[in-house]
Amino acid sequence: MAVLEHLTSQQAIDLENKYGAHNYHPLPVVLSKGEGVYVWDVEGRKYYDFLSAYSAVNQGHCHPKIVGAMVEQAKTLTLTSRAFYNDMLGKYEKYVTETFGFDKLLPMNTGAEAVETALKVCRRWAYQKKGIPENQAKVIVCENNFHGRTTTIISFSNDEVARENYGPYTEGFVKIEYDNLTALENALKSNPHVAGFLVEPIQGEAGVYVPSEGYLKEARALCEKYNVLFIADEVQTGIARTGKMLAVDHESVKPDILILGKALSGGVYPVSGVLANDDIMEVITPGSHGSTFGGNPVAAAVSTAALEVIKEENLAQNAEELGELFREELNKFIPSCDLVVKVRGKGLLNAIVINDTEESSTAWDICIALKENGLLAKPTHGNIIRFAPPLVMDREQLLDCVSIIVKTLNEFTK
Ligand code: IF1
Repeated sequence: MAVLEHLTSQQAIDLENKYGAHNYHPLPVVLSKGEGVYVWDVEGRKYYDFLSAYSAVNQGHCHPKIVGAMVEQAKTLTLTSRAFYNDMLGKYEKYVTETFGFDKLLPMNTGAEAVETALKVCRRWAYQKKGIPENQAKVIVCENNFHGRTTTIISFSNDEVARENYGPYTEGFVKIEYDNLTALENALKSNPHVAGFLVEPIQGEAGVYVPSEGYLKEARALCEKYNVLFIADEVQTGIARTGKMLAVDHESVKPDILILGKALSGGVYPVSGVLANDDIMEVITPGSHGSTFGGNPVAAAVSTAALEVIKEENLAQNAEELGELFREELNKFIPSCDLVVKVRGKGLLNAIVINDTEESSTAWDICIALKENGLLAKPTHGNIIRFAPPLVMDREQLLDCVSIIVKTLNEFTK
């Protein structure tokens, strides 16, 4: 069978099951086209995409400006490695550092790589600048975190499915309860060699947990008080997803280290990065960190276009307004629906909590029913369904999606 021959959905699923590692359990839909807020399956059925590839496709599928930038650069120069300079990287680094207000960018490819990079920068800063004894540095992380899937990152995860049988685990992490400032201060007091505090401004995978108002600001102040780096993982919450360019902007918090990924490229190409000021980033010296594809010309072109789209199309404001509308509409409906406990979120990163146990298949079954009604979403853990459409959605489309969700929940029987 020629690999590019047209397949039915079942044929495509069978091929993946036979030849692909089973590291995912996808919803039974096979997508073959995406444009803006829509995706189509191989049989031509059209869906609203309410996941946006976990907030990587904030600018909408196949945005012409971003795809155009990729095509042009791909025809010119794709990869030099960092053994040589290229004419795209410096311009890109200037644009990104000015966009987010930092001195330096360390460009990488995936979110996990950027998180790992941030941890390395933080540890090296601790030894070389803070004077923590070698190999004694601790990084405080939050329970129910999700920062990626490398061995070090899953070492500080408490998701057994994501970490079991991957030991021995990387040491040097202290876990505290999320959204608990007392727990943070106690950890800072009782651990003499804390280098940093790594936190998601909203815990996405855990179920779109929005922390209390002021949590980020107070946590940042505690980090300053104890001379510890505040590291914001905005891989999922960044790039306008929560109604501001960054989720930390809601509290005017400036992290010491900022981690970006996903929609940094609009979902067109893997692009991630770590931003910090010179006094921190200068601990990285030639040969002390790198990546074959990190900072490649195509990534630079794609990410520049992706950020320009966010600004030109005012997508943060759109996410803010449509997010308010989404929660307002669902909060009108929820009192009449036993199936749903609540809706929560910020901007267009939202979730509904289903009135069933974590172990139940109800959230999954609702997502199957949503698919049949033309909307694609997926549960996070157990009984929570994340709703995260592309930020280019307009008011009419959002209300159409609300009516699909309401219709599906009204018709749903366990
Ligand atoms: C999967 C979750 C979301 C992230 C944050 C770093 C990364 C992610 C806050 C790593 C990645 C992705 C990974 C993907 C599914 C998705 C996910 F369900 F896994 F947890 F979004 F919530 N920081 N999240 O959310 O970035 O290396 O993937 O580029 O692994 O299943 P990555």
